[in-house]
Amino acid sequence: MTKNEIAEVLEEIAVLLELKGENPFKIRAYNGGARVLESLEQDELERLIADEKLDSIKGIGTALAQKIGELHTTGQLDFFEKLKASIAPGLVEMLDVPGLGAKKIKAIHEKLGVDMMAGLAQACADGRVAGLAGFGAKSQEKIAEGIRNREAYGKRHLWWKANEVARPIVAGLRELAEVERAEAAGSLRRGMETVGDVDFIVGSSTPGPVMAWFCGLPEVKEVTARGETKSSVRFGSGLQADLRVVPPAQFAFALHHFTGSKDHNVAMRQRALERGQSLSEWGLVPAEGDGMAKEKAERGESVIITDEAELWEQLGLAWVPPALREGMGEIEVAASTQFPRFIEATDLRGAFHNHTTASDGRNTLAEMAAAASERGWEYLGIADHSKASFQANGLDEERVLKQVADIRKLNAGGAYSTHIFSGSEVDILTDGRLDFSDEILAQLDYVVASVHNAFSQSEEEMTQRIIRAVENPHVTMLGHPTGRVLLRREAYKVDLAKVIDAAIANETIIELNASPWRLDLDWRWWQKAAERGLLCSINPDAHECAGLDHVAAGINAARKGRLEAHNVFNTRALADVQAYLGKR
Ligand code: DGT
Ligand code: CA
Ligand code: CA
Ligand code: ZN
Repeated sequence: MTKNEIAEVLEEIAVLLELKGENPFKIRAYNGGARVLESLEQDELERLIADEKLDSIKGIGTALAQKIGELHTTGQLDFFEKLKASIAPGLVEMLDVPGLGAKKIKAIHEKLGVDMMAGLAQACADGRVAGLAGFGAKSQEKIAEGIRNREAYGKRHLWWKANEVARPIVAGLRELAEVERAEAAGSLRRGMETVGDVDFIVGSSTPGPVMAWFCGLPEVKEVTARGETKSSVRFGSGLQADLRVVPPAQFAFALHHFTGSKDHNVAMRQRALERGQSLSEWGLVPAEGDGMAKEKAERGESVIITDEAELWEQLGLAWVPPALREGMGEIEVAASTQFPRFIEATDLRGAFHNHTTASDGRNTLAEMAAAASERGWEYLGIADHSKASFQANGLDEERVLKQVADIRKLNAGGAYSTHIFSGSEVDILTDGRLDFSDEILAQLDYVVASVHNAFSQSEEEMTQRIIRAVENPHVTMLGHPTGRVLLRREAYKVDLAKVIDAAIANETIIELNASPWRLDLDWRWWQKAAERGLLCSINPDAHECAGLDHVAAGINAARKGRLEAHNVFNTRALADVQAYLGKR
């Protein structure tokens, strides 16, 4: 395990111990150990373990050192497994409800005897939670809402997580001797922010062994339907998937059909009909003549295509990337002579808004710089939290200026091919003032301004608050403009149209926060806003090195929003970015 993975396990242990009501010193030791690990470089940790010197580090005792060593070498920890098994799963599940931490769950468990989600919902409905010391009616309502949201959201899954499950399965399918073609279709292929289920399409003339392989995958927890050419399964996370096996000649048609969306398919069929053809998952056949589309295709009346792109040619259209197939006028765009080139991952030359161990990140400045260089990025913007975000260990004036100096030194040292920009993710205070004075902000290369508290303000207040920040000449960009956390927390109330107007008028960038949990500003706003002159920045909001890769989720959203490279700030070359920031 890497140091960050080990740190995560230690944090989980601390939470579980808190749920059990263990000694606070013990709990603090695990959290402290996680912090220490994060501040070490990976190779430093490996050296310390090899030399058996880990317990010589301040904050790591002998017992903790032994556990870290076990996790590092075996990837497992007996103590952790036993701890998990000793706690009711319902209590652990409650940790996912916003507003419920280990302390509160323990109180609910002890005082109300509740250890399942359904019991907790009932206790809220009866008003028993409000009666507990330290809770009250307001927090009871928040918990009840959290449980309701969980149920409503529970049916969908983050694109990022679904993709992590689907990618190796597609690769596995392609390895099978019987498989000619395999692809994941549906909302996953369209890069939707959340996915209902995954749709696998395979081209093969012998479906039997393909079905057997798929249904027998170790990650499959239940086979909910099994047929000759179609099966449905459920994975451990609750994610479901369909596999359809079609004859190789039908593959491209099926892939297009099951990529969808439904609305897109309707528009495509309409296009075909206008040209005297009938389009379906079976093929593209003459609209006139005997029988249904399927029968005609089976009689060999379909146009023959070997890949999806040819379907578009057949219909006299430019190929529309899956991300754009939402039935939002893409056929008209594809029929026009000028089909735009939408932004691609390779257009990005760097990324802003990233955290380090100085606030709530898991990797040091040097590690983040190294990770950005490995990715070939010309620049990396650091933006740790400001002091009002005390829960995220936000930096005060002194620490942020020290970081500016550290970054200057790091750039001057020339150890990394990536230039580092020093910034801050400065809190927008409740009245729209910023957490740092203009004098401090002026010493930074760039500033991301974000809302992190008082989410329940009225729409009017929140809109004024954000606009005031957007109007501040020191603010380079607005961070996660709605504060939503997908499948977990609704956006706060804000008049986005007004915020976008203000951003355009003040030449303030709005970020497309690329964290798979946020994707905020939502893709549905971007095309119109960009046409009116809004500049976008695809920001990973990385809290560790691996988080830099989240820009891929941002690219999906940007393509769905039909952004082109010139609409996105971090496609610019380093010198252009420096000139832009210098002018502000
Ligand atoms: P999801 O799974 O809810 O995130 O969304 P999708 O788009 O993956 O939808 P899904 O899994 O129900 O079906 C996959 C694709 O298959 C869908 O995007 C379009 C196509 N499809 C499914 N059912 C129908 C239908 O009744 N009519 C049409 N035109 N297409 C359909
Ligand atoms: Ca689907
Ligand atoms: Ca499906
Ligand atoms: Zn933030």
